[in-house]
Amino acid sequence: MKVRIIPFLLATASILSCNQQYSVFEDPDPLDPDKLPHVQQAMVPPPALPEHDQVAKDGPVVVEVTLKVEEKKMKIDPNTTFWTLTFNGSVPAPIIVAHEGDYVQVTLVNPKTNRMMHNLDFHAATGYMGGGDLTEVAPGQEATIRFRVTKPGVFVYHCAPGGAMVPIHVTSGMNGVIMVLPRGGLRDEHGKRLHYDRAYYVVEQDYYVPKDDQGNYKEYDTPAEGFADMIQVMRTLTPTHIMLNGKAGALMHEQAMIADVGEKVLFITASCNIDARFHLIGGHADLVWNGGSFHDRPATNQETWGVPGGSAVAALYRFRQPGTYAFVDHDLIKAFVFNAVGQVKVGGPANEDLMKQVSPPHPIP
Ligand SMILES: [Cu+2]
Repeated sequence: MKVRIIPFLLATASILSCNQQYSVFEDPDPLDPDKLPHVQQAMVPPPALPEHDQVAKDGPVVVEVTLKVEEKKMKIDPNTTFWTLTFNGSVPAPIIVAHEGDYVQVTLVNPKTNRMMHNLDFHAATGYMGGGDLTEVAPGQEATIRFRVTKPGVFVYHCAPGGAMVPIHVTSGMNGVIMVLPRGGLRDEHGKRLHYDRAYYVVEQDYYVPKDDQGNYKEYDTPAEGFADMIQVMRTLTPTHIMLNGKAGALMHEQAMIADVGEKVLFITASCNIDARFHLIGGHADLVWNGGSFHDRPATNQETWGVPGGSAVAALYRFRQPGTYAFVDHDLIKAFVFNAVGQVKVGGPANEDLMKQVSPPHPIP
């Protein structure tokens, strides 16, 4: 028995010491945002991330971003033209990056050419319906909120104008992610500093597009004209379209994500409404921050990681083999009957120790 006690005590001690690094985050001391540096963040379309430092260079800053509502018709697959509701014209909305303890100052602009009221609910923010109560802007209005990002991790944000308009706006495209990095950057499973070479942002989008009597997807003159029909489709809880990054093929072929052998790639995955389960065919997730919190120790060596609807999860993989990887929802019906599939094209030398074709297909002797 004695032999077993010492390793047990050592293991307990190491768990306790590591857990201290991953403790619940306390609210930071209040600062005066007017006296802090203000940094404009230029938004970029998914799956890219805006330029950012992985480790904060200095103390907290005010990260300023502008989100402009665009209500626009988008061809989401060859047979479907749908009125998407977007922030900055993309589905999903662009990802915002800040560091824990920063302030994020968001201006929501709703040009008068739009037809509807919109707002913003940030899961990374605290109070006032995530900002939803303070950002309701009618066409021709804009509003600005500032919130402190106190919890490091990845979080969704979305439009939430109230009632059935909430799922209608979210499933019409009004959702995005904010990544709040720890000031010192990410940590691996041992609590050691971790640097990523690339990062991509992938969101599963469910759409509920009504059909006409002939079974064709209907087109409407205005977004609101389709809402009553959309609610009937929603009542089935069965999406008509499930896609990665808003459109069939948004992450395929020439639009595939790219990487090189040896690079550590951070994938920020999310789904604002339905549950998703991401899988990299031919690869893994070396690390997964389940639940999205960077204050938790990442899980290791995961094959598939779940993303409950209404959340984001970060996963990191170091590519070891070249080739084209499929990045899928491993509900394979969603991946291959619907369109919840993308690609990562990886360059570099093959590792025949990890896999080699011993005998190509040939007739059975
Ligand atoms: Cu909206």
